[in-house]
Amino acid sequence: MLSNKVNIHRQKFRAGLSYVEIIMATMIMSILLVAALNLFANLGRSKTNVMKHDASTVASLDLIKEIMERNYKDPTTPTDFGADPCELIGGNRSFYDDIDDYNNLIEHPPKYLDGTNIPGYEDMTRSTKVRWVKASDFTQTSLVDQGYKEVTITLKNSKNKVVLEHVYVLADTPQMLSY
Ligand SMILES: [Ca+2]
Ligand SMILES: [Ca+2]
Repeated sequence: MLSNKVNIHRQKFRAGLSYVEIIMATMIMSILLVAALNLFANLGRSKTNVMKHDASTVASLDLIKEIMERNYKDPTTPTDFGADPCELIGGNRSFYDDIDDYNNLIEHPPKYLDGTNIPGYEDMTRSTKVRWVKASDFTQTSLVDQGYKEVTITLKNSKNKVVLEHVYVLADTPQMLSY
C-alpha cells in the first residue's frame, strides 16, 4: 500500500516540469531567439550591401562607357596629361574630350555628364584615376605614353569605405574609318 502511494507520487512529479527544466527551456528559447534575430539582421545587411555593390557597378560602368567614347589623346594638346583649363569651365564633364581629362575626377555624389547628381547615390563618392602604363607590364606606371592608359574607378560609401574598384586598360588604337 505504501509502495503504491510512492509510485503515484513519483508519477505525478514526473508528469510536470520542474523549475530547473523550465529555466533551462527558457534559456534555450532565448538563445535561439537571439540567433534568429542576428540571422535576420545579417541577411538585411547583406541585402543592403549587395544593392550598394550593384548600384556602384552601374555607376562605374556608365562612366567607363563614357570615357571609352572619348579620344585616346586630346586632339589639340596630345602631349598634355589631364584636362585643359578650358575643359574645366562649367564644373562638369561636358568639355572632356580625351581619356586623361578624367584623371583626379572626384564626384560626391556621382554625377551625369552635365553635372547634375545621379539620384540614389547621395551618400557615395566616385573617384577616377588615369595613368600611363608600360606596354610590357600594365601594372607598372610609365612616365611616357606607350599607347596604354589605365583608368581606375572607385566607389566609396558614406564611411569612406571602398565598395567597388574597377580597373581598365585602354589602348591607343586607330580610329575606325568610315567611307
Ligand atoms: Ca587631356
Ligand atoms: Ca581634353
